[in-house]
Amino acid sequence: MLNADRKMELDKKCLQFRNDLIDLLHSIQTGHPGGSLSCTEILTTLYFDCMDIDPQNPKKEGRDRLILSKGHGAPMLYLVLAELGYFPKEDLKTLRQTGSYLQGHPCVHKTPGVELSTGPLGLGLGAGIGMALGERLKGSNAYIYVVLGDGEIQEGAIWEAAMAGSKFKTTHCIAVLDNNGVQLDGTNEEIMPMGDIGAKWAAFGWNVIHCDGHNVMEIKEAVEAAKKEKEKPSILICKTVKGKGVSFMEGKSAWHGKAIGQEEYAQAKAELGGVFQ
Ligand SMILES: Cc1ncc(C[n+]2csc(CCOP(=O)(O)OP(=O)(O)O)c2C)c(N)n1
Ligand SMILES: [Mg+2]
Repeated sequence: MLNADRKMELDKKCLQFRNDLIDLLHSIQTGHPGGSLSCTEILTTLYFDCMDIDPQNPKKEGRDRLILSKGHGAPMLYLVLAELGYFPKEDLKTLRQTGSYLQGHPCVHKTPGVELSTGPLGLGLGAGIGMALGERLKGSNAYIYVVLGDGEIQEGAIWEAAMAGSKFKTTHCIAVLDNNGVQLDGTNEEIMPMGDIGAKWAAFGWNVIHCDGHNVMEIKEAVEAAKKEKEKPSILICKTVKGKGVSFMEGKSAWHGKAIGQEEYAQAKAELGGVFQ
């Protein structure tokens, strides 16, 4: 449970991250705004209020880990990691530049705090389940959080991993679905209708928990509920809005990956308050 002060603190961080994201992606004229804005509260709540990590010792034994399986959300991940102190905020401006350790998709070998290289969709859940099994063998109590996109879960490898998680009862690998209903060039409904996503995961033997993916309180409670489940692996189905916070981006696949123009930048900043610039 989060108290009201903590909720306000996290909400404030999310607003700051949204502002910084728009500044950053506008400045480099590339990157993925839509899927970064939809996972803002998810990443913020997990990193700042759920995970046992030490940014000064990123490879600490027994640490919790987060895999951003929808790797194109990297800009929001980097903003959060920099705020936590994994690397200097100053370096954020090198995002997507040749030679930078902050590439368009996360790289485990280059970037402190990144636990798995992602970008090709569909791979994070299998890796997360493997990490959870490894930690179990070591007798560690660590949790692995795998953040998935709802277009991403159309990949077959996700469902192979889902079967394995259920068979091996990997309760310490918690899947977190950014359920924004939109993918690269259309809605899930247009590209590949998903039907009842919760029923599908339940049929694969998972404990399904629904929450509002823009409500830090609900996300925190969903994580606590997942940790209480001792038999089945859990998935948090977080209802989100792609492009959340910027009206003309909300729910629009066009803003999956698109450069932000000057007028769009001004409007986005006005809507976000622009106060923290
Ligand atoms: C295997 C694979 N196929 C296709 C792509 C190209 N691609 C990148 S993001 C994306 C859409 C993902 O949609 P979703 O998982 O819903 O992400 P979000 O809405 O959270 O941005 C696609 C098709 C990819 N990165 N990897
Ligand atoms: Mg999506």
